[in-house]
Amino acid sequence: MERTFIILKPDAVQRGLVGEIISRFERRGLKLVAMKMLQVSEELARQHYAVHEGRPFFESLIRYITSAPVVAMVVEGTDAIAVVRNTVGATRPAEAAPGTIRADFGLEIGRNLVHASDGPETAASEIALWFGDDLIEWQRANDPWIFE
Ligand code: DAT
Ligand code: MG
Repeated sequence: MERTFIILKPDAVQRGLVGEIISRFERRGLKLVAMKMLQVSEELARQHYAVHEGRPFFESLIRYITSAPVVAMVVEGTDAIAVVRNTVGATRPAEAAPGTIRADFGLEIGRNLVHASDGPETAASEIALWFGDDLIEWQRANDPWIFE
């Protein structure tokens, strides 16, 4: 069982798409194990996106993610990292496959609605950065109908 980290970015919250987007992950069978709404500090934003420091879009990315509240969460499930990435779609909405979140709701790379961890190492470090040990271990009644 794998865990991954997701942010519903400021545009998703402002546009009232929080429920719609979480529903897509829930329907897929992923299980929420942590969630919170927060205004991201500049320090947290710079840590989270440290890998992109120095790129031309870095400062606008920091302004965007700190511009209004976000909803951050951790989900758990079989192959959760890949499943969430392919539910979210390609970074550039114009290149995202139809049916993905970024294709269905987005147009611009700087307003692409969702962040999702891109591998096991980033998932572990992002979960630690945003939630520490604050994850809920729980049994979901329909787990046996989703996990073989
Ligand atoms: P992803 O969010 O799909 O993991 P990423 O990690 O490469 O993509 O980049 C993080 C965010 O930075 C991305 O969601 C949007 C922004 N970004 C990436 N490449 C960009 C570019 N060439 N121009 C503008 N913004 C970009
Ligand atoms: Mg990324």
